[in-house]
Parts: sequence; C-alpha cells; structure tokens
Amino acid sequence: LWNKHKVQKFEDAEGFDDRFIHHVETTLARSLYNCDDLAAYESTSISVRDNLVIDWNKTQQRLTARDPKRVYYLSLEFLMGRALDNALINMGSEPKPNSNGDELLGTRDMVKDSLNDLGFRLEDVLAQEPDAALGNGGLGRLAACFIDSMTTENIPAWGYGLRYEYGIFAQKIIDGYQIETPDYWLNIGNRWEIERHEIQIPVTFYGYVDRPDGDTPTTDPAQWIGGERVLAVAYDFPVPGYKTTTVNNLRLWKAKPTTEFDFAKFNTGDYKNSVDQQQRAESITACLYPNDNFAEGKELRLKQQYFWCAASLHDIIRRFKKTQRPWSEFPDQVAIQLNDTHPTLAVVELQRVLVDLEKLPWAEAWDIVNKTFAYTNHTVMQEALEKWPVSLFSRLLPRHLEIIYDINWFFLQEVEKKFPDNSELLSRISIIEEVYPERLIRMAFLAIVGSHKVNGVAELHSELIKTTIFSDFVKFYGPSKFTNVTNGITPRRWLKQANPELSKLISEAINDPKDDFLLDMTKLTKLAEFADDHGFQQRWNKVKEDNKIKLADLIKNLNNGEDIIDREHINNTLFDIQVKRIHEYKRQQMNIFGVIYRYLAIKNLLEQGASIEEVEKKFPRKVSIFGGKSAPGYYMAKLIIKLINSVADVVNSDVAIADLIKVVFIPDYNVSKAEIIIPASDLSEHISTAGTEASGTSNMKFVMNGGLIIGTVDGANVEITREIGEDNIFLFGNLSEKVEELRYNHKYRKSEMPSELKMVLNAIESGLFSPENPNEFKPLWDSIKHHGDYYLVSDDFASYLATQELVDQVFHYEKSEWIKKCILSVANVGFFSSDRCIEEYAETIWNVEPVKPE
Ligand code: 26Q
Repeated sequence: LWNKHKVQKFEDAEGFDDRFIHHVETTLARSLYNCDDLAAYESTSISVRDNLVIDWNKTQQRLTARDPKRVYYLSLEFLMGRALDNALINMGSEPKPNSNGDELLGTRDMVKDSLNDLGFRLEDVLAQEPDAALGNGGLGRLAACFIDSMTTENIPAWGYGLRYEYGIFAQKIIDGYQIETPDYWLNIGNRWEIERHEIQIPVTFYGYVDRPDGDTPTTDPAQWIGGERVLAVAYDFPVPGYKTTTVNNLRLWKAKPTTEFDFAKFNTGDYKNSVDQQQRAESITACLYPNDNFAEGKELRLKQQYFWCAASLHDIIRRFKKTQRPWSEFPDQVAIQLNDTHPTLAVVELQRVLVDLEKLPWAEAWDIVNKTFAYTNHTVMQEALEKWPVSLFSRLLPRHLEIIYDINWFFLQEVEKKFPDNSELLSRISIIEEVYPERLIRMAFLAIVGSHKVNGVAELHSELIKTTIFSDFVKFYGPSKFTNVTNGITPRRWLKQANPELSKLISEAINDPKDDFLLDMTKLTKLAEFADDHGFQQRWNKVKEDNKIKLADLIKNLNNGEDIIDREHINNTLFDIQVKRIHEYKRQQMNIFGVIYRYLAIKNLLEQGASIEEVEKKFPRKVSIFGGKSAPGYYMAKLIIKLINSVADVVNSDVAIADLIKVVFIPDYNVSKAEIIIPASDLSEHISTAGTEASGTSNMKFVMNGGLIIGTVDGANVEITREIGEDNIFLFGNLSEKVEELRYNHKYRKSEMPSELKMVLNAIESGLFSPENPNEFKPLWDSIKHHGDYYLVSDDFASYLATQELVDQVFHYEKSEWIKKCILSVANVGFFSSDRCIEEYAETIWNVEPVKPE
C-alpha cells in the first residue's frame, strides 16, 4: 500500500502539465484562465520542487541508513540568486523523447515546450523570480557554488545559514549617487522553502554563570542561566545536483519569539514592555549586514552569529546522537567548515555543550572540537578581520567568554613550552588583544586554534597568510596545518545557465551532446583543436556578439528605453567590464581614471585637428561598463560611484567624440544581472592592488564565458595565468612583494606621479565632471596626492594604460588572434570548476566520501 500510493516525480511533458495545472487550481486556487506569468512561475516552481523533495527524501533516507560522515558548511551568506532555471538544468534526468518522438529533450526544454503550449514563454516565467540575495559578494556566492558542487559530487552535505527577511539592499542610482532601498525578497512568498515548524530550537543570550558546587574551576561543568530566549525555526531549501538524484539541504534559521511570558514584567503592570522584548527576537534575522570585507562590530551582528551557531550545532548534535555512537566518534561523523571567522562561536559552543551539558573532561572535549572544525580565511586586510570587545562578550555570552579565556590559557601554555621566555610572541599570538581602552577577542586566532586545518582561497593568498597575519601560528604549529584550496565556480550556473549559446557551441564542437563536460571540464581541452579554425572562430564570435546585444538590451531597459550603445558597431566595440563590490582595493577608481585619460587624449587629438577616423585608429570604440554596490557607510566607495556616473554624463553626451567612448554604470548588480553581463564581456578588469584580493571568483566566470581579462598579479589571476597561458591574459602592475616598499616611498614622498595621472587629476580638479561643485571629488585626489596613495594607483597607472593600449591593438587589428586567445582560455579553464575545489576539500580537509544514489 505504501509503495502504491507513493507520490511520483513527473517525468514527461504530460506529467508536468498535470502537476502544473494541479498546483494552479489547488495550491494557488486560481484557474488557468487567469494564470499570469507570476502564477505560472509559482506553479512551475512548486511542480519542480515536488520532484526535488521526492529525491530529497530519498537522499535523506539513504543517508540515515548508511550513516556516513557528513559535511556541514557554515556560512552567514548564501548568495543563491534564482533557483528555478538552475533546478531545471540540474535535476534533468536522462533526456526523454518529445511528444512526437522525434527529438530527445532534457527537463528544461521539455518544460519550456509545455509552458509554450500552455501559452507562456519560459524566459518570462523565469524572470518573475526574485533573487535570493542573502550575501554580499564573493564569499556568499562561493558558498552557493559549493553547495551546488557538493550535491553534484554526491557528498553528504548540509549548508547552514540565516534566513534574512531582507537580503542585500537594492541599489538605485539617483543623480549619480547610490541610494539603498530594502530588499524584501519574500514579498511574493517563497516557493522554494519548506518551513519546519516542528524544528524550533531555543537559543539563549545574556544572563550569568552559576556554579552549583561552589567556586569550581572554569574548566569544570558550569551552568549558564540565560536572560533572554528566542527560538530558531528551520527553513529548508532543497539543493539539486547535476546529473544525480542526490538532493542536499540548505537549512536557514529564522528567529521568532518564544511563547514564554515575562511574568515579572507582567506583574509589575509592564505588559507592553514584555511584548516588546518578544518582538525584538525577530530583529535577529531581519537583515543581512551589507559590508563586504569590512568587520562592523555591532552587538546585533554578534547576536546573529551566536543564534546561528547555537541552532546549527544543536541540530548537528541531535542528528549525531540519534546514532547512539560514543562522543569520541563525533569527528569521524561530522566535519564542520567555517566560512571565514563569522561562525567561530561554533567552536566555543561545541566545547560548552561537551563540557557543561555532556560532562566530558575539558581535554577530551577539546580534542573532539579540534578534529571537527576547519577554517577558511578570505582576507588579509586588517579592517576585515573580526575582533570583538571582551565587554560585549561578557554581557551577551558570559560562559563563552570564560571558555575562550581557558582555550587561550591552555594554548599560551603550549606556546610558552615551545618558545620559553618570549613574552612578545605570547602577546602577539594571544587570542586576546590587550589594547586600550578595551581588550578584543581575535576571532581569526580563535578559529585557527580551534581547527585542525586552515586554508586560504588561492595560492598567492595562502602563501601570504602564512608569511604575514598568521606567521606566528606557522612557527608554532608548523606549516602542515595551513593549506591552500583555490576557489572555483559552478559551470552549471556560470556556463550552461548564463551562456546557453556558448555551451551549445562547445558541446557540438567537442562532440559531447549530453553536456558531460559540465561534470568533467578536462573535456574542454578538445576545444584547442579549433582555436585556429576560421569558421569556428566566426561561430564563436557570433555567440559573443549575440550576448553583447542581450546586454545592450538590458542596459537600454535600465535606461528607460534609451539606447546608449551603438548597435551598428557592436561587434567592433570592445565591451570592457568591471562588476564587483565597489572597494578602494579593487580600484574601480583606477579604471575610471583610465577612461578619463582616454577621453582627454581623444579631445586633445581632435583639438589638434585630427579627424575622427584618425582618432579612432588610435582609440578604437569602447564601452566601459561598471556595476557594483558600495557598503552604505563607505564614503569613498560611494564617491567612486558618483565619479563614474559623472564621467558617464559628460562623455556620453559629448557628440564631438562620436561614440568612441561610452560609459555605463549598471545599477543594482546582482546574480541574475551577472548572468547577463558576464557572457557579454570582451575584456573584464581584475585590477586590485597586488596582495589584497584573496582570490576573486568573477575572474574565473569571465574566462569561462570566453572573455579575456586584464589584471594584476593578485589572487587567482596568478593561477588563471598558469592554466590558460600567459599569452592569453593581460597582466600589468607591481607585484605584491613590492607593495610595502612602494607604500614606504609614498610616506616619505619619494614617489613620482606619472604625467598621465596628473593630467587626469587636473581635469577632475578643474571641475570638468562636477562643474557645480568642483571640490566634490577632492577626497579621491587627496587620497592619492596627500594621504599616501595606499592602493598604489599612481604606481600602477602607467603600466595599466600601456596594457590597455595593447588590448586595443589586439582586439581591433588582430581579431582572429583575439578570438583564438578566448577559445584557448576556455579550453583550459577547467581547473576553476568548483567540483575540483570541493574534491580537494573532501580529500584533504573533510575526509568524506561521496554516497551515490543506487
Ligand atoms: C564581518 C563582520 C561584521 C560584518 C561583516 C563582516 C564581513 C562580511 C562579509 C566580512 C567579510 C565579508 C566578505 C568577504 C568576502 O567576500 N571576501 C571575498 O571572498 C571571496 C571568496 O573566497 C574571494 O574570492 C575574494 O577575494 C574575497 O574578497
């Protein structure tokens, strides 16, 4: 009976139709006659989700039976973007014959045809979905790529995060300035989540520590009597994998008030206050902190971190306990990966649970903790390293503070043993920073001490953390605790989904009709055979041109229907793109200075009497495209956005330069826009000051989509060069080894500013781009001229311009060479699949094996 009535997945067009109509008429309570695109999106999503949930249940049953070691990926950010298209691509079982039996269709094409018959266009339906934008940038998108790859690789894995009601703010550009508006992404409900009202975990804050047996040592079990309690409610998001029926789970927590009632307050007649306090619970998961690479020390942020760590660990421990294994086996069953230091409290929380609640001896507990955790570092920049005031901890998490002190005490004893009488080392390496006016907890140090492995995210970065911020730890632990796992991106979303045309061209060329290259990217190397093939180059270029037209359409739509880009010349207009969070270290300012230089140089030539045709020979057509959000409180980044928009106003309306330069700032850059922007690039910019960008991942996305890159010798650019060949990338600028010396030279005024930069800054200072307020951009030029040029724009500017000249040369006069470079790059981009990256984590850090569906 059980089996007979089991809900079945839809497998063909008819099955999909039935399911679709069923959900329109029951779940949505509408009729097909008043089903609009939004309703069609909802019904399609629920239908697809049904299939995922069926596989999700099977996956969980299989795992319960097999009880393998599981991975838990703890990340405060999961920048998922849209789910529907990705699910259609990933869950696609073997292609099935269509209704006429004359064609094999994958699930996505089958659903597309079905929707067509029902009167909908798949593209319009997909466009209804709001982005799940629960992340800032690189770190959050990395987590999203990782759960895709972990599932595709059949690794028993869970993602744990927070279900923010508001994701990263939506960016509007008004008069050239960034304006933030709330991203209430749940406005139309969320068809992908499953609320688990039955999973509600109490989480405690504040209060005091009680020692029922008197003044026992802090390493003995103690009782934390909390002052405030909230509940963590689980929301589950099924994560499909590619060509597998494994479906993993992303569990996000929402905070809600307990039904407990503050009788003390009630009795004193303070009913309203008692309710208010309950209401505050929800603020914990109300919004994502919008800082990228900047650690803001707010109490609410720390509350978010503990709320999430406590709930996730409770859940992990509950699952472990069901198996009745002894605690000593915990690290054989559980690997917890810390995505940066944001979840470091989980280390302390596990120690607390083991000592205070499970009554394990301190050392035994600590051994388990250490074997369980591993920590990924994403930055060397001081301002992004988390440090929390001890006073805040002692109020919010008094027992955790005691435990941190004890962890530190044992750790420093070991250090002292190995390096006796070295008090400077002790104070440098201590988890507690003794600074006036108050002591700080160094979360990165706590994460290192609590983990068995620490990894950086690209080779250069992993070397840098060993020689700079964590060098004392390398001395103490030896180098083997520190390792590298170079980042990757999922080719399902970033090639197949974002660039279906290129994906199709590739699968035809390498004769891989079932798109197996999306699982095994070494298959791409076959493309190299066609790199010189003129006919293939033309087809390749046609795909790029089509993608550029799509981007031009997007830009036109965002510009109220007014076209900025000259359609007639789109093929020989170089699309030069920099899209990423706006940050001084990423140097969007250097890019826009380059644009200004080009503009001034063109104007000069024209003034000297050159014809526009002559000018075009030297400065061929180019569109400079920018996009990205600034943290709301980051003054300099906001000023850079304003400068870009001001330059756009002047340049785009200057008829004298006849469309040779266009500047576009695309508002509200996000994952779904990235899927349109990235495939359209000829050239993209990854030009951070050497040593500052840990890895970068958009560099990989652009290369995978057949664009070339201009970049500094930083982050993963180094390995991209190694993989695709140095002939196929435009590198420039000073190396990270020189950065310190260059900064020193600025400090003692031993640096010369190149004449080209002087020219640019003079133009800005003259008010050319801000006639009504000539000093508007003063902080930008001051930072270079008077405040030590920390990001070394003046040191790299000349070589940046020279390299841009080379780019122009190849793109316009050696187009066939250009396309060849693009093809060869894609042929060798396979290393940057997040599948490779996850395999490295699984083998070298987690020690987990895949569990394949039978
Ligand atoms: C910390 C404390 C309080 C508030 C906010 C934060 C916070 C939030 C986000 C600190 C850092 C971040 C984000 C960091 C980030 O995105 N780093 C990027 O990670 C990518 C994936 O590894 C790398 O490719 C990028 O180079 C790196 O900048």
